[in-house]
Amino acid sequence: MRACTSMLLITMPLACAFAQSGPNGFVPGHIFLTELGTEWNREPRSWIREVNPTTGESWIFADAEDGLYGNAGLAFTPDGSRLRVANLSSNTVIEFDAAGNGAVILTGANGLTGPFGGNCLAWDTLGRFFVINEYGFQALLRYEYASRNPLVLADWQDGLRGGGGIIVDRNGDVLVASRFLQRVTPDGEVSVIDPYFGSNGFPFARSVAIDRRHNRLYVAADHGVFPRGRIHRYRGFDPGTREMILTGFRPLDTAITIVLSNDDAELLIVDESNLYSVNVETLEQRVLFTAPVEPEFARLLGRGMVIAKAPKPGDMNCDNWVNNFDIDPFVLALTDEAGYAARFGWCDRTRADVNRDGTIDNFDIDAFVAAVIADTGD
Ligand SMILES: [Ca+2]
Ligand SMILES: [Ca+2]
Repeated sequence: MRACTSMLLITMPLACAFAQSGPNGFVPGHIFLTELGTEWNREPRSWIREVNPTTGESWIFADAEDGLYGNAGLAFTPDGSRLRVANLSSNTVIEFDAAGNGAVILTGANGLTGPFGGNCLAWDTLGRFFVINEYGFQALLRYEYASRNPLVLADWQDGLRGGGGIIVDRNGDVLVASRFLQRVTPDGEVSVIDPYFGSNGFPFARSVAIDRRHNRLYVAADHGVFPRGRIHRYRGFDPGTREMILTGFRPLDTAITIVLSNDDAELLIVDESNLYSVNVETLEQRVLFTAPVEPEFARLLGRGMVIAKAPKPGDMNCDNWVNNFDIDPFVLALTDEAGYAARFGWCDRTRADVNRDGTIDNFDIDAFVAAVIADTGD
């Protein structure tokens, strides 16, 4: 389903067109939000909304007819061509193409026991997919690329406490905001970064974001008492530097979700009613989108958010950076198409056409070197 419900529809009926699309179909910069009806427990009212933050237009990208049921975290596949959503109530992960065609790719048969949390889905730079469960053994699951049989990387016996936000940092560790703020290494070793107890009652970490240089770590926390939703910032991973930078948000039950913009300049926050954008330097805050209120029920945000990224030419491992780690896959893409597909199949070989002339050949080498130098993300 892809019905236009833009607030601009009345005055600008032609403004809400569906013709926009990026190279992969999804429009870079557009924000996707989970949305639930207040009656969802009795009647499945679940949506994914697409927001154009520039114009304020928005429309429904998918709904219950597409299989959404109590949906939570959202994530794009590394190549940006597919959008995945976790459904707590139907215990599924569904994958959508840009046209809104969805397919169930994971179920309880694949280890799911209630996938849940703001940003409960993530990828690492080896094309491995992560999901965290709310129920059962509260496992953090890892799927090798193209596999549907997970490895239980960690669970409640290791200190995980149900669903929550997860992200993969540049070292390949998974940061988990599952009440505590924890780190899980690729070997499954769990350590606590910040236990999140002891101040202001019982704050629980619910969602986590980190900038690409690991200078600033952000956590959205639910403090249980008003003002419940608060944003904390750390310098690096040092729990001693935790400071509350923003407050006054309203988690949906326990869910409040944060992500950094693709250039790390804005922190996006979504609670049950509003999508906010915050300048990370000035902390100036503005509302990008407010959930509409229907006559018989309210629409509630907060459980999931993701931003569509523009594919970067030369980013041959699809981690959104163009750096030295792209050299080997670039050479492979240039010299051995099958070899590239075997090792980096989750990414997109056409990114090796760095000079954009339609072919992948030696004439792309200079442009690739220039792209590595130009992308200052080391
Ligand atoms: Ca890369
Ligand atoms: Ca080329």
